[in-house]
Amino acid sequence: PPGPGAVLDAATAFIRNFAAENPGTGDPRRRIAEVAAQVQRYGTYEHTPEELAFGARVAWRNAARCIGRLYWNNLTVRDMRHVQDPDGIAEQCFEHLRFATNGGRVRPVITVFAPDRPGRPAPTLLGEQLVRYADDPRSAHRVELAKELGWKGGETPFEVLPLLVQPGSGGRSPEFYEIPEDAVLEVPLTHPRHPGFAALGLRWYAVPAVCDMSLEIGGITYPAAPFNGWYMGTEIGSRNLGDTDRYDMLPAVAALFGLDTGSDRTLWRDRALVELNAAVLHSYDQAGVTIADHHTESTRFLAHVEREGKHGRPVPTDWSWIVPPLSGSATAVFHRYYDPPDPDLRPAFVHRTPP
Ligand code: HEM
Ligand code: NRG
Repeated sequence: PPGPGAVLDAATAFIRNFAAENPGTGDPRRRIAEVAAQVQRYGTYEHTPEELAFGARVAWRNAARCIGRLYWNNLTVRDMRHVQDPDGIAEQCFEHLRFATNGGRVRPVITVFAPDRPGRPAPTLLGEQLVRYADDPRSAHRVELAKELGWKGGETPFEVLPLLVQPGSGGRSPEFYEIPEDAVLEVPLTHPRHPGFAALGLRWYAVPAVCDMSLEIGGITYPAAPFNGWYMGTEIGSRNLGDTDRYDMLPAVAALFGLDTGSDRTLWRDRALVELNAAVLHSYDQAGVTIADHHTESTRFLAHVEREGKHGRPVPTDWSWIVPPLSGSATAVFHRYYDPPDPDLRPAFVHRTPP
């Protein structure tokens, strides 16, 4: 953990930036003096609710791998810093999912739980996202852990894993919580033209709520700070269902559409990807669940780059993450370079465990 000097330096930079971007919120010098006194006494300090909300939004704005940043200033910030116990954390995660789901009109939300304090690490959420499936190869570790803790499940396809909350200190083992059904909206996948598609039995959930990243603001680390926007279709249709080390569905989709899989050169994988992606967008639309297509989200991202430029701000961007995993060169984001990512830029979302 950073010492008092490093905390104060980071805090000072953040408070200055907060004041610069929020004119009329008071004299930063006074606030810096106040923060310095807290850091000297306790080795840490407390953000105001306004600082927390601004910090979370700027962390999103700084996320070099995120194509969805046009709406960075429209993030609902749920200040749950007072919630420390695993039961309370689980309950607020469920409430997060309900609020974000909003009956299908997905809202970007972050819930911020207690930060790390000197000598007192905060609780964390284990696993990649609040909602994940037990038969997704990426969740093997969480499945194992849940079963060790006594979870009985993981027998049927697309079973939602329980939430795992790791208490902050005291060497206690994680608690597990079955996610209530009314907190998880799911979409069964159908195809706009192929009635046989439904029989594949595919589905996905509405809200991608990432919980394996810490939110870092002004020298303070919030390890439990799940956030979500809405899905871009390719995340599901190309990667989650298409990758060979995920659900690996391209061969089954190719068979359904009668594609010639005898040679790579028939482009059967490419055709299967398009059909799978079409099914995802169609199904979410039919279910009334927000989802973006990669062309629209690409255009929005370039609007974001332009608007940030007008404010004199760079847009650190990782080309290899921004270009969608389908029809890259047919999207607007492909054909240019961007400001390079800066790993030291803060506020930021930082992976707790290496991705
Ligand atoms: C990454 C889209 C909202 C923070 C991504 C990725 C996509 C995406 C497609 C790449 C994911 C991958 O390839 O696995 C969107 C869309 C949003 C949205 C369509 C709709 C509003 C948000 C919000 C936040 C956020 C609300 C935080 C407050 C991030 C971060 C990453 C990311 C930190 C990088 C994740 C990593 O390194 O694994 N986003 N996003 N995004 N997004 Fe967004
Ligand atoms: N690719 C992952 C989700 C990563 C974040 N994507 C978002 N984030 N759309 C997947 O589950 O497919 N978000 O905050 O909206």
